[in-house]
Amino acid sequence: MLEKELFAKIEEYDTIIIHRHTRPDLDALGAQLGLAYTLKSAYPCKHIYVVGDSSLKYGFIGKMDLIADEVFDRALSIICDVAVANMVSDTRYTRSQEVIVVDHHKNDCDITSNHLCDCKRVAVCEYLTYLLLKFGYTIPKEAATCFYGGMITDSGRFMYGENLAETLEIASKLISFGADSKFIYDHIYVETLEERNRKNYFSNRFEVRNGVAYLKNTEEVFQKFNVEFNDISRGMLSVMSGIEEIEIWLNFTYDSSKNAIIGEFRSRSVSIVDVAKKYGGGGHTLACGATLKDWEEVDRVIMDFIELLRQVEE
Ligand SMILES: [Mn+2]
Repeated sequence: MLEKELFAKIEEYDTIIIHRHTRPDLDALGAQLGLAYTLKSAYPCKHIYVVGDSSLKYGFIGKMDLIADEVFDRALSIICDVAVANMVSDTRYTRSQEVIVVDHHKNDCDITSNHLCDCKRVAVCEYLTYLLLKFGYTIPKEAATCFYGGMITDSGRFMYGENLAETLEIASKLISFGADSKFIYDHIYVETLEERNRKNYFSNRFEVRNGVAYLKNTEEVFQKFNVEFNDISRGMLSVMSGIEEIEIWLNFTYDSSKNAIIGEFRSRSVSIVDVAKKYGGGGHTLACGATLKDWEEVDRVIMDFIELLRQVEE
């Protein structure tokens, strides 16, 4: 769909419900809340809601709304930061009159043909900020903070991104709109002693083979630590990053809700997204993932990454 059609639809509907992927990160929540704050200030008479599962880690950014099923019946649902149906939080979007997806991942969309995607954007928060400014919206301070939070985290503190000049330009605009960067940093850089000790536990457990590091987290880790899935699956990637000898790092975590293993893959410079796609996953060039059925498949993924690195280094 065309970018301007998103805003024609926003104008048209009195009820707009904003979704994003399950187990949200700060880009997903920031996009959802930032868009909601902006639309609420532009259209004080419209009913704007944010829905989905909550996050302990990123809950500081804002709360979700609890709404009845009937609210969807005459609504426009906008889904941010995801384009695949099985990852959308609050599946009641299927009741909505129309659905629009706004994303920045390199995935085909299986939800709707109303798909806006710019995979050159480091964060969907960057893309939404760009779109809102292009179409003349004013971004309020609280929305700017939400969008800025998504940009900081999805860009790896402004380290990744195919178009850093544009990324920084948009981030700069958000700061000028009053984004509270200290509020975000105070939440993402300060951890409890318990969290630090947990990281130390995983730091001592990862294995390294031929430049590829990996952690295999079975169900037992959730008995040992009382944490959310993403605290391990996403949260423990960092114990393997920033190490000279490690080019690619992989975190495999058993997900009891799916009876499957979620693989999170990261790379310093070698493109790894094709391996993710081979196993039915996807994402970005240097940051992607896939859902795997058992530990044998996990071992095949590890071998593929070792082989990929071997070929690149030849
Ligand atoms: Mn994102």
